[in-house]
Amino acid sequence: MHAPSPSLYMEESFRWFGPQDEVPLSFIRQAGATAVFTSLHQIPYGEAWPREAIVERKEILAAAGLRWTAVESVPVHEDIKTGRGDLKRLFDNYRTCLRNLAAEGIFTVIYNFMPVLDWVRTDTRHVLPDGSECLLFDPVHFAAFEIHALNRKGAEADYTPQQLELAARWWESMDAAAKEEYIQSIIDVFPGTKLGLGLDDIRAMLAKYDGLGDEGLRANYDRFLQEVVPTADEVGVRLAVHPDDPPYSLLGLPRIVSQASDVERLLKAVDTRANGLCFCTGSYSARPSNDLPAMVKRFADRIHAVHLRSTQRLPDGSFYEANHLEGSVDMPRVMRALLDEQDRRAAEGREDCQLPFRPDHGHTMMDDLAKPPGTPGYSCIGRMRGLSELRGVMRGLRFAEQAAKG
Ligand code: DNO
Repeated sequence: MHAPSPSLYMEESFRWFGPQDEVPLSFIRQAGATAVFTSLHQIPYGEAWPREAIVERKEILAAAGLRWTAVESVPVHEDIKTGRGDLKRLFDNYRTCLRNLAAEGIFTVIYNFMPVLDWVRTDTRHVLPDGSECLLFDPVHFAAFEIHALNRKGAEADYTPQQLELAARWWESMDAAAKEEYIQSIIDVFPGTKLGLGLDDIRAMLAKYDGLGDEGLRANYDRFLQEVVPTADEVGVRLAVHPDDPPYSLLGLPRIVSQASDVERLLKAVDTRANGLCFCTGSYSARPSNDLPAMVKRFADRIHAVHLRSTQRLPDGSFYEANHLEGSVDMPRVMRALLDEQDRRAAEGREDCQLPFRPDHGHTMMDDLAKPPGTPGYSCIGRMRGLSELRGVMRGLRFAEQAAKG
């Protein structure tokens, strides 16, 4: 039996936050990845990316023997989400980014449409029985943040009396320094950058969503798609929306990329392949009604990038990030569906048949536990463990296929 050809596999990638990333590219290479997902985090949200800056990043990667396979992300400015301000300039800049990236041969662009905050966890150092640390979201602790720190009007209505009581008790148990550290861990975890936001900034950002609601946010999203997808189409870029994380409303804000019906709707809003998905199993899995293998099958043709990780949901509504092959995600079935999609594209002779994936987040473990805390979820060894396990599943599926053929 011959080993399956490497092109049958998905492209093994790692996220890299740029030259300031605590994980050097040489480690990523040694983990076995051949590509990275990265972004020009030094450029403020809403600005156009100069072609020279793209070239510079590409060259750094090439010198390390790695390919820039997906941009994660070209962030969407808050004004686009709220539908205020100089939108023409922001759309022009976004289109310029897409054109400049395409001119440099980079065709997969991830973004998200999460209002105010990017992903949210309430504990970035939750200790598991094996001594490693993972990220966790606990609605009670989040309630403490929005009720006792942010003082969001009406927040109490989103929680049960028991949750409110637990939240108050937990908040009182912390001293001022612990409270401050906790607040910062929620409001300043934008990928690859420190925006230096304080509670008043968050209040001001939230106020801009007053009265917008789901339909208002959807209308602004549709407008964004109508403005940028035609350019993506023209230059060969595949846009890939990352889901809301967690995939439900927080801070009383609308959330519109959380479940299959949202995806169905957004894909139809501009019904062309360039309007696609970054399929993040970790984010979608925190919502019990999301059937991940079924979603991959249903939206396969529009998946352009993949994040693979799992979550363990707990009875009290919390969830933590489980090992990549544990928790609530049926990873072998998800992988099978993704490989089937690759085969389908290959049979059509398509150029984009190889899907890039990265192990999304990993536990902090082993030597990384002794290092100063870096970007939550992005230490090296845990992600390498994830990548290795995912690679094993992927190869196992292909070997089994070959064996079945005899
Ligand atoms: C979290 C990430 C997200 C993701 C962005 C995409 O670790 O998966 O921050 O990069 O939401 O725009």
